[in-house]
Amino acid sequence: MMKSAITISLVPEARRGPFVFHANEGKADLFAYCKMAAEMGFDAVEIFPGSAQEIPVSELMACLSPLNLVVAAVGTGAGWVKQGLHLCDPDRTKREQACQFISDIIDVAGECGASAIIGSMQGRSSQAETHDTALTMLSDALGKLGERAASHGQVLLYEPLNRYETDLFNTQKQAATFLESQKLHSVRLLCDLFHMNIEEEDVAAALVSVGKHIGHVHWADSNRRAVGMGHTDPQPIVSALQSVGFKGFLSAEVFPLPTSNDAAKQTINSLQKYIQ
Ligand code: LER
Ligand code: MN
Repeated sequence: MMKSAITISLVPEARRGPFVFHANEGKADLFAYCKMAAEMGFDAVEIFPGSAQEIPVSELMACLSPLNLVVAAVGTGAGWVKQGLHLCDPDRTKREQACQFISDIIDVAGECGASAIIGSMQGRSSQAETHDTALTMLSDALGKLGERAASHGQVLLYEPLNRYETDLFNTQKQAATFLESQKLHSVRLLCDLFHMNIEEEDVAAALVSVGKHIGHVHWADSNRRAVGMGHTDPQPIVSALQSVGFKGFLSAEVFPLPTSNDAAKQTINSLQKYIQ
């Protein structure tokens, strides 16, 4: 059975970003949102920290365990949002810093029993390098970081983004073909329904076509609000995920609209309706 998750950002610079809860007041704030997520019926939280150091691993695990909550995944996008780092930077030093930033998050995510996500940190090809060079950089980084994730018994999640956020891979099929051709066996796809709504011909068919590569899903409506607040029909999507045997997390990476509470409640209602 698929599991439910909800996003919590710890990054003040991302306060306008697509996260349901924004815990900008430190650890107590994070733990309060975890408690709220458990009370609402979520199975897991997905955390977006400013850096690896911002995840208080042992205290977080002590908070989650009595709540029967787990960490679904940890985002790495703050390396881009706060420091302008990405994996295709033509400057080797900056690329290495991006890799290190992600590697540190893979380690803390691993300690929490979770995977790390590469979304915004993939970057895009710039005027300084060709598209092929950027893809080589991406492949090298996913190879190294995938091995790091595997050393924790985890996969690494790679997320195709829509055309306004990257020019590397915009569709699931392109990305899955790349993972196969580059033999990136420790990397799985993060299928974000918001990006897919923009880029895919048919969201459900795209999911079926990459079936075994799916590692995680961002459960969002067409307008990046909670599922049910836009015009996506979730039924064929859920049927597609069931047909390929996906048993991972459907995680709400959506705007806190009209309020965090409303987005969270709408999300858990949609998940209970479709996956239970
Ligand atoms: C990250 O999961 C994502 O979807 C990007 O659009 C950054 O917000
Ligand atoms: Mn996403």
